[in-house]
Amino acid sequence: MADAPILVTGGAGFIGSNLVDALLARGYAVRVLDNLSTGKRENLPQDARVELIVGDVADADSVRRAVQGCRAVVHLAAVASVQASVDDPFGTHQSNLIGTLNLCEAMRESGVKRVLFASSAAVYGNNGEGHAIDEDTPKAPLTPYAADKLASEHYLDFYRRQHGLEPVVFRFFNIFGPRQDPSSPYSGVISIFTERAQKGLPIAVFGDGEQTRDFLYVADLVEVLVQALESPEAVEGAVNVGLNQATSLNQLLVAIGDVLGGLPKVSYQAARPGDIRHSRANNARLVQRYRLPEPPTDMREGLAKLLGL
Ligand code: NAD
Ligand code: UD2
Repeated sequence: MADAPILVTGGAGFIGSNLVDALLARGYAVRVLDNLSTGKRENLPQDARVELIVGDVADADSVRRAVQGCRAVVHLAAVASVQASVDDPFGTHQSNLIGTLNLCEAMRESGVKRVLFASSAAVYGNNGEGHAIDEDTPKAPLTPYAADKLASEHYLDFYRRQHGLEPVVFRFFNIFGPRQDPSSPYSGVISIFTERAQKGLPIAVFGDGEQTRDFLYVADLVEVLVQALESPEAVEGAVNVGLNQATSLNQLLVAIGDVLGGLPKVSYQAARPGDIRHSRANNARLVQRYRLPEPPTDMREGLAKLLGL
């Protein structure tokens, strides 16, 4: 098993490709299963230790082939756009839930135990708003995306109890960094603002800009994922991934302006219907079980890296 690869589903995407870089740096071989729907080949380095399987997690045979001979799995493949799930619940369900179930079955068959799963703060809906949201906050999945994430958590827990899988469930809050795709209006706000600022294009803030998010730089997230792969035990129970820090969009814009030495025109428009006002992670469980980089990457430092400065 010494050279057995780690399978990263969705490894050609934003978070996945940053994880692949970190795994290679630590000497692991990596296998990527990705249908290249939002991910890109160019996100992956030219390295003999990286094997890319272009395939769909909704296809059981592709998943079986990808899982065979792996040491562990990081399951990131999903249609990450909430709006896409609202527009096409059935289509996105194939990736976001059936994909997880295919993976569980393939792991059971081949005896691979450890799997990290990318769940989302979306499982809480509007509950806990205005507080640091802890993992026991009642769940309120308001969209097909959130429902599939929460259901995936439950399936993974079933396979843990019934078949001895070792799932580690992470609920990501707002992750940012290089290779986050800014091309959709529903892409991560930092990817949109930085791209537009760099090109000198006007920036639209939906609402008064005083809404807050808990932004975490992708390299810090990846550190945690690597620890979860390497730790001898998979501790039960989902783990929020955030810094327990609130940054408003207005503060974010000041930071982008500082890093770039100026900002294009910013206009304030109607708030998005249903937009969450404040989202912040209670990360006590995270810091108890894992080491975040100390100190975590500062917003301006993360922005500078993202902007290639
Ligand atoms: P991304 O779109 O860059 O990555 C998703 C990857 O999965 C892409 O490479 C895509 O091509 C691939 N993919 C999609 N459907 C697939 C399928 N059916 N079969 C195979 N591959 C498929 O998005 P990301 O931000 O890197 O998200 C990674 C994971 O983290 C997702 O599960 C997402 O839901 C979750 N997440 C991300 C954030 C965030 O802030 N970025 C927050 C919460 C949860
Ligand atoms: C994030 C996730 C989403 C889901 C949700 C759960 C991303 C990209 N989205 O949504 O998948 O998990 O959390 O709570 O990670 N905004 C603007 N202008 C723009 C774009 C966005 O003002 O051009 C605002 C937007 O209205 C919101 C804030 O920026 O108030 C953050 O938006 P986002 O889409 O980056 O993330 P969020 O938290 O709404």
